[in-house]
Amino acid sequence: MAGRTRPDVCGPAVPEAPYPVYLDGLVEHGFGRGGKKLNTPTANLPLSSQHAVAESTRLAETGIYYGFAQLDVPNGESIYPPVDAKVYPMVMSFGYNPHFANKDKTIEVHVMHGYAADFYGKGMRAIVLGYIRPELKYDSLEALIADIEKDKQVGIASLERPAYTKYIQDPFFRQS
Ligand code: RBF
Ligand code: MG
Repeated sequence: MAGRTRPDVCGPAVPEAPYPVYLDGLVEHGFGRGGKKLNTPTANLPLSSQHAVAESTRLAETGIYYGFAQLDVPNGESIYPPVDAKVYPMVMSFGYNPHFANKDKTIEVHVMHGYAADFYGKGMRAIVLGYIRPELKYDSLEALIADIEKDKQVGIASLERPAYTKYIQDPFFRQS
């Protein structure tokens, strides 16, 4: 699908059912290719808890989504240093990474903040607010990367609308 035109904004002016979808959990280790290979590190949420499974089931299809995310600062279990706990826009891959033919479904959140550190063991909360596109298999890694970069632009533009930005204040996020 390289070279095809894509819309700059996805989803209606006001989020509709099933959104918002609330996901949270402790960040687990992923496949280690998001950051270095794709310039898009992702924090993976476990699909092991019943709550996570139930919430993710509300997303009718696998694919690429947008929303907001927050990393948890007070986590006594983590060996990693605290990171800031502001709410940032995110794009999320939910599915099987067909380009890499994963066997298990994953929830991978890319927080659009340029975080330097890994988040393993940290709590993360994410509110999913819209759908961008299905997951695809590409002719080249460059084509996948180009689509991911477009996803980031689409996610930010979609979230800049007032009915979406208001979710930054949602009580699901820990407000300081
Ligand atoms: N993986 C795919 O196999 N096909 C995709 O179309 C795809 N799109 C993605 C879009 C975004 C915004 C993100 C964050 C990830 C996407 N991925 C996709 C997942 C990506 O392959 C994965 O994060 C890395 O391989 C690390 O597991
Ligand atoms: Mg990851």
